[in-house]
Amino acid sequence: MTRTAWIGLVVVLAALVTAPAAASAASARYDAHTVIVRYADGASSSQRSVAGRLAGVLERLGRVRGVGADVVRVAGDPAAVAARLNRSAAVLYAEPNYIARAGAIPNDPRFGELYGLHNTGQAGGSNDADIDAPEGWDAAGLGAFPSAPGPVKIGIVDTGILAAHEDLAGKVVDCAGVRSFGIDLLGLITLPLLVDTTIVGGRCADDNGHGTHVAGTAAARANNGRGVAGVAFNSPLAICKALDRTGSGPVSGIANCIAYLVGTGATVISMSLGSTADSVTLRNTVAAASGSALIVAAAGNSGASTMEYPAGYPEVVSVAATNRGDGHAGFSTANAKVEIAAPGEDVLSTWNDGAYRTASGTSMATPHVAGVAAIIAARVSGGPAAWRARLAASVDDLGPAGRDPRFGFGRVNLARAVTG
Ligand SMILES: [Ca+2]
Ligand SMILES: [Ca+2]
Ligand SMILES: [Ca+2]
Repeated sequence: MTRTAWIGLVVVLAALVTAPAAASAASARYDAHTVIVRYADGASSSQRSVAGRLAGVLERLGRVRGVGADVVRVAGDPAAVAARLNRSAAVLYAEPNYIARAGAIPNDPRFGELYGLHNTGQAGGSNDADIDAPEGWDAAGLGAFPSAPGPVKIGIVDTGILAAHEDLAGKVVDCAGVRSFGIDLLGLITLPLLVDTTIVGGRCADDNGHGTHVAGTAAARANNGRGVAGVAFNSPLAICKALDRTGSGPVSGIANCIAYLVGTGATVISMSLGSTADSVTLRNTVAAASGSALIVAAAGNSGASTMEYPAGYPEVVSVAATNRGDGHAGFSTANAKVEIAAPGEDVLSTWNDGAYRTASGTSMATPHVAGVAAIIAARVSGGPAAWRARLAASVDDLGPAGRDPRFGFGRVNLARAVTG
C-alpha cells in the first residue's frame, strides 16, 4: 500500500483529553444519641437538671448558637426523650436532632472530590454547580446504591479499560478491540503497518489510561467504600478498544467498535474521541447505530469553534465541558452542534495503574452525560430519540438564555432528568 493511500484510510481520531492536569449513607431521620432542648427562661438550673434526668438526659454536649438551645446526650430513643422533655414545665421545646441530607451520599472516600456530581464549593468551586447526582439517585430509586446490575448497558469506544480496577471490578460484561494497531517496536513506537481493525473478543486492556478514566466517570461502583462513584454506577459496561496507547486510532476501528457495541445490546454509546475529518464511513455507521443506541461524543478541546466528528453528526449528542464554577472550560469547543454541557475540568476518576487521577477535557464531560442518559433510558420509553429529548429538556441553562454554542441547551442535571 502506498503511503498516500494509507493516510487516506487511516483518519486518526484522538482521545479528547487535555494535558494532565465522607459522609454517612445511613438512612436514620435523626441522630441516635442526641436531642436538642431549649429550657424555659424561668426554669432554675436544678429544675432543668431534674427535668432532664427524669426524661433520660445524660449530659450536656454543647449549645446551638443563637437560639439558646442545648445539645444533650440521651439514653434510649431520642424521640421518646424529646416527648418526655416537652411535657415538663421547665422545657420550652425539645426535638430529635434531625439529620439533613443532600440526597443519597455514598460512602466512597473520594466522593467529596467529585464536584461534578455534588458541588459543595469544594476547592474553590460554586455550590451546586453540578449534575445533582445525590438528588437524582434518590429520585430514581437508586439512593440505597444497589450493587446489582441495572438494565441499561453503557458501551464505550476508547483505549480500553483496567477491568480489574477496584472501583470497576465486575463492571465489564463485554470486552473487545481491534486486532492490531500496527507493528510494535520494543514498546516505543508502533509502525502503522499491517493495521487490522477487525474486532476480536477479549482485547480491551487499557495501555493508556484514558478509557479507564472515562469508564469510571460513567459507571464506577458507588458506596463500596472505595475510590469514586460513577454517575450510572449500576450500569454494566461494554468496552471496545479502538484507540491505541497514544490515544489515537483509525476510523475503521471506531466504526467497527460502534457496530460491535450495538450488537452487545448497549443502548447508550459514549465516545470521548474525535477528529476534524468528516468520514463517510463513520457518519454512516453512526446513523445506522442511532436507531438502537443514544450516542454521545466529545465536542472537542480546540478552545475554538472547530467542528469535530462524530460529535458533529446530527445523530450524536455533542458534549461540551464546564468547570467547577459552572463556567465554560477554556479548552472546550464551542459551535452550533454543541448540545449539552457537563463537568469536564479537573475530573477525578479511575486510572489504568489501579489508582485515581484528575484529568480535563470534553472526554471527561462526555461520560457524565452517558451516565445520565443510561439512568434516563432505564425509566423513559421511546428509545434514543426520547432519551435525547429528555436530556435536552432537563438541563440547567448556562450562559445566554436558551441553546448557545458553549453550553448547548445547558449543563446536564440528573435530578431534573429523572423527575421531568
Ligand atoms: Ca447539587
Ligand atoms: Ca466507589
Ligand atoms: Ca444557554
